[in-house]
Amino acid sequence: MSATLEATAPAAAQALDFDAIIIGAGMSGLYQLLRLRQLGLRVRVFEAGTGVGGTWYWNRYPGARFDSESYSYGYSFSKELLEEWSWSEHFAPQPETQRYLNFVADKFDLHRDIQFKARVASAHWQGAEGQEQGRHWAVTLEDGSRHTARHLITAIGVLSAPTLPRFEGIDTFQGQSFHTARWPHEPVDFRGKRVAVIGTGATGVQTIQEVAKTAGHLTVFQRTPNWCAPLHNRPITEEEQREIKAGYPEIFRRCQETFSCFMHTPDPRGTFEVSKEEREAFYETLYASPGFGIWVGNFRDMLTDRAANKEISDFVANKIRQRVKDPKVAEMLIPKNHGFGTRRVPLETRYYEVYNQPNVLLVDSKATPIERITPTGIKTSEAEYPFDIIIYATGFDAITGAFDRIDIRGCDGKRLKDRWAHGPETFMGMMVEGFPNMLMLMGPHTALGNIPRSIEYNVDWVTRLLRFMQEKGLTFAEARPEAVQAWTDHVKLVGAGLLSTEVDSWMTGINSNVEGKQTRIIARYSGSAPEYRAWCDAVADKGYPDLVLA
Ligand code: NA7
Repeated sequence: MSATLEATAPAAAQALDFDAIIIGAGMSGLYQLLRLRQLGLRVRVFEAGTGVGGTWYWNRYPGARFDSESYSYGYSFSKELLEEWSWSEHFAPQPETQRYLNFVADKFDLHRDIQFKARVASAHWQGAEGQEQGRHWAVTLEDGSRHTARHLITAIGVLSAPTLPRFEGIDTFQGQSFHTARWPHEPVDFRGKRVAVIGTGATGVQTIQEVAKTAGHLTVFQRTPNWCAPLHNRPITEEEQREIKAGYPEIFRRCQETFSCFMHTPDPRGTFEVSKEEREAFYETLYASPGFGIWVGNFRDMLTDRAANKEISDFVANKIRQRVKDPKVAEMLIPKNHGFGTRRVPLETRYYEVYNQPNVLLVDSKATPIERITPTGIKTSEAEYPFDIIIYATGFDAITGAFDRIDIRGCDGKRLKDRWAHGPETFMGMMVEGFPNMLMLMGPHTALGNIPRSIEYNVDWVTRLLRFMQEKGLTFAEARPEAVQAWTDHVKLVGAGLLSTEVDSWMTGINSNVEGKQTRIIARYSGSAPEYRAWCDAVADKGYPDLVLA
């Protein structure tokens, strides 16, 4: 489907409130604002929070920190910024990252174009023939105010729509309760308190290992164990700091070349091309090394070959058995329904040792499901547990969830949510047929991995398109249906054969707490980042033949 393409008078363009509206002031929204401002465009960012930072603004739960090396995570676009900012740890904690993003916003004077406490309720394409201003987006905030812009840029994050379980009685609890992604700005004191954590994903693991340090008693409700591996974080020494700053060009060059933009990349060897002893030694080295190496720097067939995957899974299972004293608890913590790395691997710091503490209890909430929340605690099929604090580390309606929450309507008035009812269809994860002038940063079907690297690439691609349109006097861009089909087919093709596509997780679009999200979909691009960039660069280099431009 294609919108009306009648020419728009320059006077009409002036009548629009903005050239571009960006939704979200996280890492992608901030950088996009800067780039569009440099093009001379009139831009407004609408941000639901009271400050910048997106993921790093909302996820202020205890223990939140990077699992990517700090110096590979920050923005790479400004030499001056790289010189001025010094990370204090190899894997920075959330407060530091939030400070960093505020530092960026101050340095580039970004605040003045950001409206805070401004949650977007709807965005409707206005393209009907004869309409006064034609070809623009009308954006309505939750406060009812309406704003128009030529371009709509979604910078709404991959993991930004938190979800609570649908437990009966959830509102009746009389103690304190929090979702990890809606943590209060004030500190929460766990000393002497009976604390529950529900959920053992990457967030739950970080929360549990931190809360266990001070809680009077901690009960962990685990439905599915995940394969966790050590983070090996430590402070950055002065000498390392100098090396990092001098080495930035090399760090970012490496991130450009690796499969998923991390400093780690798959080992070119197949698991069974090397001897058993060599494999064991390699796994030991990875387990003792910082960061995601054990997940994304492992043998190249680890996530495609079942026998290879079993080898590493058995290795990590034995590590868990060595670290957890009670063999029954150790077995509870070893995943049985999926292999190592087929879900996101939480990185941990003495996580497994937490279960050796006398004040920590692990409850299997698959065997004994939570039946309801009571005013005083949690009732499972087996027992009733009293709590002062309940922490929901229950995750997000990932990837498409943030889009579903906004009433986004394209040319034919159809909602994007309905358009994607059977899984997203996109052009390079950035555009959707029938939704002209809508550009998505980190939309479905983009390469995830070390996300800021993908963000910078996507922002630069969008900026290049808008510059091209500006230079040519174009006001309309829509992905052609055949281009959307080709990209969507490609995404499905590269996802096929991966063991991770056979497993329920947020990466395959599953969320047990959201109606309609019980069927696996291909939600992300799982090819390599260099291949992704090559595809997108080729489109731009050829002058955008895959787009209807007018
Ligand atoms: P995840 O990885 O989606 O984890 C959510 C956890 O919450 C997971 O252990 C779930 O168990 C559990 N959960 C969710 N709903 C329920 C109910 N109703 N009952 C019991 N347990 C439940 O989210 P995270 O926030 O940890 O991490 C998301 C990403 O953010 C992470 O991968 C990083 O990339 C950053 P389940 O596995 O579904 O059985």
